[in-house]
Amino acid sequence: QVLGWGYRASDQRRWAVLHPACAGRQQSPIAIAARQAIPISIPAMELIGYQNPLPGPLTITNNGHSVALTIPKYSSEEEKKGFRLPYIFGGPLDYEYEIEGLHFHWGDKNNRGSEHTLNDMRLPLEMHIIHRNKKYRNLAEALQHPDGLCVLAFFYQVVEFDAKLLTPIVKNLSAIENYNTSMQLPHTFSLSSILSGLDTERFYTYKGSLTTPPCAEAVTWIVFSDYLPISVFQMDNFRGLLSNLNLPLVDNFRQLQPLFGRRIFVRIT
Ligand code: B30
Ligand code: ZN
Repeated sequence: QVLGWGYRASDQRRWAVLHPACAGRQQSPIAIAARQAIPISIPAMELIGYQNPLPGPLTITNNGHSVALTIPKYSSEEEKKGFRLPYIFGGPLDYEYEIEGLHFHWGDKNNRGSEHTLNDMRLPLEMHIIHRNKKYRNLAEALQHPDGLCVLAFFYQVVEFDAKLLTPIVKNLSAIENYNTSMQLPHTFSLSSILSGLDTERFYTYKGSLTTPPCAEAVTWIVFSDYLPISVFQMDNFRGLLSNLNLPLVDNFRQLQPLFGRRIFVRIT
């Protein structure tokens, strides 16, 4: 297998052979339940620059295990003119974290697909927006540190009508049906346009890992409890993608990981 790892249960059990961190004690995803979360008084998340158009051209890639959006970095000339990538702080964070990219995890059926579960529910789609602690120069360096990354996780629920938030991405998925294909999106968009209407005041937070190899325990997770809408038609565009084995790219979520005494917090609103 080109990729080196897969999502079948038998494959997931072998991740740690090549990636020892995958057998660690702070792994993700986890089951999140309102009953067991510890209420804490922390600031809301500040999502800075989310309303600005992302720098272009944006690229979407079918990497065989997900579809990922790659965001170009601003040149030093653009930085001199004041352009900055979106970044976040607040919540439990002690530092500012700059956007690195985003991707999705989804299921073959509407009753599965998300990586985290919320009150024992699996949602059909979960989006991860990855941010790197600005004190680290790149992703590789950030992965070496427990405060290296902050991933914002968003759940989707299937609705019947007018779920158009993900249109800029979803309507181009047919062009990257095959594994290892990319395309440049014809239009850029803002992150707030794909999060429109979401209540960002309510979230869970805990310390965990990348949910794929190398499973680095470098992630502060922010999991929003409000759902974003997606239509069945849009879900079918994800389900039409092909994996590296020319099979439908579906059910690309990791099994739930043990807590090992970790605490999950919920923001008091
Ligand atoms: S997640 O949000 O926990 N699912 C990475 C970032 C976030 C998550 C998982 C993985 C990551 O940075 N992985 C290493 C880089 N990848 C590139 C990529 O994101 O596409 C290299 C790779 O694994 O071959 Cu897949
Ligand atoms: Zn992910």
